[in-house]
Amino acid sequence: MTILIVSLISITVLAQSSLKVNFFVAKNHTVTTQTVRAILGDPNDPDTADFPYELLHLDGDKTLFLTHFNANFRRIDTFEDVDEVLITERIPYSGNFGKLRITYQNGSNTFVLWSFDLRQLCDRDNVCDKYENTITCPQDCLIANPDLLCLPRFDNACDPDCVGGIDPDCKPSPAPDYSLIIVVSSIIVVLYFIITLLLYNRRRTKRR
Ligand SMILES: [Ca+2]
Ligand SMILES: [Ca+2]
Ligand SMILES: [Ca+2]
Repeated sequence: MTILIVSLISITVLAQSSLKVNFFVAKNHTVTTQTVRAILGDPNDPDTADFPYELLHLDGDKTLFLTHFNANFRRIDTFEDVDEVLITERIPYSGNFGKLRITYQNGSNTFVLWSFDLRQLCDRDNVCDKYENTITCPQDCLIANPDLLCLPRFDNACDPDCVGGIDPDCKPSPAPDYSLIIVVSSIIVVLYFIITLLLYNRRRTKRR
């Protein structure tokens, strides 16, 4: 039954997730990865504009997703030229298979600038790091361990990445019982006065 519930939760999370791909594009057309991580939320619609760059999700020879993007090396606020720009794309996430690829079209030539093996989203080494989180790698990233992703749902585990009690499994620590502290303190004070009074009376009696 527990396995069934965990499986249903995993399927639901997968259905609500997308892959956030952050990368730098330099003026000389080199591309470097900033991060690739699954997140909650829908992917962006593919852009069909006539831009020179393409981001693809390939499974062998099959193209599962394709979007176009541009890299503008002039800042729109200061109009200064920069050497590289950070690009973010949200694409569909369907599992840790296939490759992401970025290509650049120059006339009739297509250059492959970057490739990312999606198996990196889970290496099953019992350590949650790099590009992994609970969505892509539940084997390494247990709900109770931090993975920079908040999954606020009933799953019998408090996700430490969720703040403000939005994970219903994260119960606030009970407040100390001040009434008990006050009663015990009062009893100690009363006993102190009684003992002091008894000792005082005893000394007076002896003197007589
Ligand atoms: Ca791992
Ligand atoms: Ca988490
Ligand atoms: Ca939870």
